[in-house]
Amino acid sequence: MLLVPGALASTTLPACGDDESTTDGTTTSSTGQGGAGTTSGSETTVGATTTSGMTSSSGSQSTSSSTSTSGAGGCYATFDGTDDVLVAPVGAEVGLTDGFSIGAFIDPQPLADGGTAFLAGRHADGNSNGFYLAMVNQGGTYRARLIVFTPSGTCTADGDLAGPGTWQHVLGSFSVPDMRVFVDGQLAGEAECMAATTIDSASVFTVGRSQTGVFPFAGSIDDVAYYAQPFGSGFDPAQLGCGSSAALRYSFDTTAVGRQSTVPEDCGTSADAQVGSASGPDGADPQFNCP
Ligand SMILES: [Ca+2]
Ligand SMILES: [Ca+2]
Repeated sequence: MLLVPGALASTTLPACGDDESTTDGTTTSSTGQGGAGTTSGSETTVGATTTSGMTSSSGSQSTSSSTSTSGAGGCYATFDGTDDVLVAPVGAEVGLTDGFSIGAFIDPQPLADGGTAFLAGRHADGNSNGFYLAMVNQGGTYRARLIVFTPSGTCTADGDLAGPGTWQHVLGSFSVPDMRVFVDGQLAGEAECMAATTIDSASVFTVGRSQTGVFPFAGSIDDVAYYAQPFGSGFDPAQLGCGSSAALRYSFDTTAVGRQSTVPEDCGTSADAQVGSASGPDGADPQFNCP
């Protein structure tokens, strides 16, 4: 069992290793998310970060996209919130420890209060490596959350979401010391993080749940992308495409409906993603939809 550098002496990690930080720097525990069929264990927090909690007033969210089609267009993937996953065996192309971003369009299904859903990222077991973009539900308020693990602590930044049933674009940007969360291309939250992350060379990029199966996401997702640059100001999510230094992108538009063994990487710069946890169709496969 690992001790978190800089953490309280009594702070330990669950065996499964995934953890997340609370916004107030206190150590908390939870039962993870319900219905996931996994042992997501307790949450561990170190006092290395702050989250600005930039708020958006009620009713300020506007959505111009239809809820029946992807915010990005074309086909999208739907995850069951149990075990569905995409696994991309990435290397150096998703190996930056500083100055990167990760984004996606999501149309989430309801998440249990206190729950966390892993959207996409590169994070092996433990709390000393990698990063991921997540969605959380805190007392009925849905937030996008960027989580970056550094040698000196776990950094998080949150931005409010509209909630389930609506396509929205979320993006987390990291460039020491600036963590930014964008929702629909607008800055929705900021925090400071004083150290770069460490990339475990054994880790892979996953979509829909962590590499070890924690925090499964229920809902639809499209245009999952990793960018080899931070974002400093607002942008039009529909214009990102393979530009903006996208080093990894899955649009699912050339993935046939039904179970497939791979999802092509769009920009020709990285690895195709394997569907599910085994070669060939298995129960961990997400579904692909083309409206
Ligand atoms: Ca698409
Ligand atoms: Ca499944």
